[in-house]
Amino acid sequence: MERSLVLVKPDGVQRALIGEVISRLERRGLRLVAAKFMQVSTELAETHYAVHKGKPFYEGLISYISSAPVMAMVWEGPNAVAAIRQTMGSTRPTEAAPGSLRHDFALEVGRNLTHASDSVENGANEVALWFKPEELVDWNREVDRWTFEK
Ligand code: IDP
Ligand code: MG
Repeated sequence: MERSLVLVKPDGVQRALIGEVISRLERRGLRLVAAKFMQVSTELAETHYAVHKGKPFYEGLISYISSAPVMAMVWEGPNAVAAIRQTMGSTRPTEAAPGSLRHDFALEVGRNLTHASDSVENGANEVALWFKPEELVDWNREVDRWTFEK
């Protein structure tokens, strides 16, 4: 079962889109594993976005993600990483597929609403960075057999 970190970034929180993001992931069939509403420290932001250090947008990205609270979550399911990134849409909202969150609710790459892990390996690493093991809930839903093939 794949797991992905999902963040509703400060713009999504300010624009009252937490529920929209959760609703779309729930309807997709994904299962919520953990959630917390939190202010992101500069230290966490820098660790999370270390891969982008040195890029022209890096400083703006760190101040954006730590400018106001985020909703941090872990979601799981078969093909969760690809499915969630598809539900988010491409990084640049004007390149995101119609029907995706970034297409439907965003205009600019620097205000693109959400974060989702980009590989299974990064998903595991990001979940470990953002959540303590005891914050992750293992559970099953009666409906899982109608959504998950195995
Ligand atoms: P992702 O969020 O779709 O995985 P990444 O390429 O990993 O996209 O970039 C991380 C975040 O950095 C993006 O979601 C976006 O908020 C920001 N970002 C990426 N490229 C730019 C840019 O060219 N200008 C401003 N912000 C950017
Ligand atoms: Mg990324």
